[in-house]
Amino acid sequence: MSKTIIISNRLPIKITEENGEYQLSRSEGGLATGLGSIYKNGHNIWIGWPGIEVPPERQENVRAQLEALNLFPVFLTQEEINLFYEGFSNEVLWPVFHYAVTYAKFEQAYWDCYRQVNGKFRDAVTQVAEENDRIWVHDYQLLLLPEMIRVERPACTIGFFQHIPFPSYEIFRLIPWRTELINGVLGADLIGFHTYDDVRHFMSTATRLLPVNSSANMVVKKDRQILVESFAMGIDFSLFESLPATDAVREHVAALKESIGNEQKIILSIDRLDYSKGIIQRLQAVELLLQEHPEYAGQFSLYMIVVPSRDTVPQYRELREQIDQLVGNINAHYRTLNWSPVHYYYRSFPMDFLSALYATADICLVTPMRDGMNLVSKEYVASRTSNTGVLILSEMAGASKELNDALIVNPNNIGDIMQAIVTGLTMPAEEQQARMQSMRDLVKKFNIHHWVRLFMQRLAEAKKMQQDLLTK
Ligand code: GDG
Repeated sequence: MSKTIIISNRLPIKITEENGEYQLSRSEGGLATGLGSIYKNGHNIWIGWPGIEVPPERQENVRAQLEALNLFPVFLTQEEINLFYEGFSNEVLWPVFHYAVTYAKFEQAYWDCYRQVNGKFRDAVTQVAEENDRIWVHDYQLLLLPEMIRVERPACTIGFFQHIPFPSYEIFRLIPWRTELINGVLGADLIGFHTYDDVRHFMSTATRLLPVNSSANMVVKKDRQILVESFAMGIDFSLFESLPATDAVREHVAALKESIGNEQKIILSIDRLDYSKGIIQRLQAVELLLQEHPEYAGQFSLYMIVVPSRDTVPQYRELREQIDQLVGNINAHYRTLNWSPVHYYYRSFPMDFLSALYATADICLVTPMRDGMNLVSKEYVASRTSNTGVLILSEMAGASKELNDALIVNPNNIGDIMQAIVTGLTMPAEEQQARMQSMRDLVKKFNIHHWVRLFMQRLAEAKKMQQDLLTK
């Protein structure tokens, strides 16, 4: 019987070490929830890196623990983590794909290791994959993998989905290994992105770099037809909708409201530490608001959560220092005895607390400079069971293509963000409700389960198309 194999850089698991023993717990992010219906069933499996360096003598033990959960590990050495993950993935592909090209370090050693580790993933796949299996590869760390698998298992059905944006050809062409990368992805039968703009960029890049033909959503490469389409990822709507009614979240909400008081509005911002997320611009907009509209002093606070991420990479360390400084300056200048404009937390919080923040915030401020989708914006909408609240959303986030009823801003225009905050702080309840209701309907309908179903359905159709072509 055929099976489905999911592959991503990280397995949906958290491994910690306690008293010399490894403890495994499932990490239920949105993707893991959506794909749970697949990989937890039957012979289906998920292949990926377990997230920590496991010494060779303990790998068999960890492997057995993981296999019991339908998870198959690809173990990486510290050097591979440095060169493949932190190096090529996060210091070449991430900055280039997010248009931060001056941050890119085109190191040959990074590339060599990227190829080597994609090869390691291929070896893991070929150990378990049979010709009739469906394989779904995820994200920019594994761009070479579809073609590597295709060589070994020509008849397999292979899908690829990229979670971050795809850049325009003029930017992508800067990468010294551009042709190999595109050829790698084109090993798939179906290539998915969050938005139609990403699809367009990919199509024009493929046709300019390679001798291929293309039509609206198809690349023809020798005897193969490859579909390239957009699949806007959704969230686990029912989880975010139900959490605010739980005791734990209600207690957090009550505590938050008591500490904030009734007069103040809450503006919420939640991101991983990343230069693509527009955290500095957000703070500048709040500073500008206090400069130009002193009447709002004491009327709101910005609750800003920045989740630590990649802080061994120099640009991330610098960004953290910039944030510390700007938050310090704003608070030093405007705080009073009983009011602080910015409450800044550099850490992650449990889901209950996040849900309480979403449920309490009058405004959610999401201003990335460039973002594949941005799930925080959708989680805020799903959490607003009261139908009130204002979402301010960057036009550079994939989510802005769907959430038209947000206040859409250009994150480079600080005055524009400031104006949207003023509009949000003064928006009548009826207008909030009308906007929120239509966004909630959309996020509910196009949820994570819908996304998984749609991708798998198109993958089956892409395969059928391929077979029809061969029998013609
Ligand atoms: C990539 C793309 C695309 C945040 N703080 C905490 C916490 N979170 C969770 C949020 C949300 C997730 O992290 C962040 O997702 P985003 O989509 O906003 O951003 P990336 O991490 O950059 O994700 C992005 C996504 O892939 C999916 O395709 O949308 O464009 O860059 O789910 O809730 N979770 C917990 N505590 C926190 O403090 N538990």
